[in-house]
Amino acid sequence: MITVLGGGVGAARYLRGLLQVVPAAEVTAIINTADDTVLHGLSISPDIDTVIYTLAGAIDPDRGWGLRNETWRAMEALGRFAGVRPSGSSAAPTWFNLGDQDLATHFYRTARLGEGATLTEVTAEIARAFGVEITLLAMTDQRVATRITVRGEGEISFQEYFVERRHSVPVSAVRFAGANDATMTAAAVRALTVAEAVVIAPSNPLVSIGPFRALAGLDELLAARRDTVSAVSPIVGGAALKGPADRMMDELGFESSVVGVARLYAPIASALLIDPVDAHLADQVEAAGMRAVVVPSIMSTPEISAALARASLAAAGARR
Ligand code: FO1
Repeated sequence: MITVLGGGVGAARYLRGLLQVVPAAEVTAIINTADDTVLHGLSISPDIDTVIYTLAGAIDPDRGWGLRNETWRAMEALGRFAGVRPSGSSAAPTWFNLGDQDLATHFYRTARLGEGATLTEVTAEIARAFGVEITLLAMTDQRVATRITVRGEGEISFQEYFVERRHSVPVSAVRFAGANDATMTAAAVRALTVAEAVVIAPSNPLVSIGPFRALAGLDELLAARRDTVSAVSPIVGGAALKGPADRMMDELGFESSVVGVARLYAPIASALLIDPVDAHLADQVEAAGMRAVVVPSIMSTPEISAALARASLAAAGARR
């Protein structure tokens, strides 16, 4: 079994490549849940849904989130309430776009959680409904929430930062509320223990992988099997493949480069996959304590994605 840790788009695209190389029945992905939010009373798990929709071939390819051929009638209808909402009320927010079909996923998740199902159970059900065959696990079944401190403004939720502020405001701190009281699920611990190889997907090291590492035991678990853990750098040529990882690393005092990524991951992974544009930094990656594996990492074609997946498995010592 191969176990992958990651967040949204980076994990989804990496997994799509991995599935060209490894049968779905042998893949487990554990997904960040600290981006999760509640809006309109609905439980929304963006990273889990991005992975499910991508693997189902149902993702909107341009946005990278939500469903393709989506309609927005419910969002348009919400606009009616903007003029009557009392000041101080957060009812009927329209800054976070929920498509009509996407809403059905949130209705289902919210109803099942309300019936007492765990997020892990509901995630498996939603994956099955979309025909996704890998084992998909939530990072934890308890609530962990990424909180972002914006310079000059104070603390806001991850989605307020990412979507409402379009991740264009300066960040001075990040914390994972609830992480001290949360635990990895038993299924996640098992998947990380018995896997032949563990791969950290090209996700934001601070806000997609950071929440995993805030859970008790995760770093120790990976450190104990470090030789069979590889990571794919989400930073290529100093820039994030997607999202604000580069700026955020800079703002929080980490070098925004494969070297900065290597310094973060060295305690838990032995090899870092870096793109040829960063080959000149291989020595510095090694000095930071990780073996540098140079391989094209921008997953622009199925062939490149499959080759990246193969290289990440080989780097983690998997025989494929
Ligand atoms: N990202 C946006 O930039 N704008 C949106 O309105 C938005 C809505 C949305 C709805 C459901 C969903 O599953 C994801 C959504 N995303 C949206 C993406 C998402 O919030 C972020 O990409 C991730 O949280 C970062 O990994």
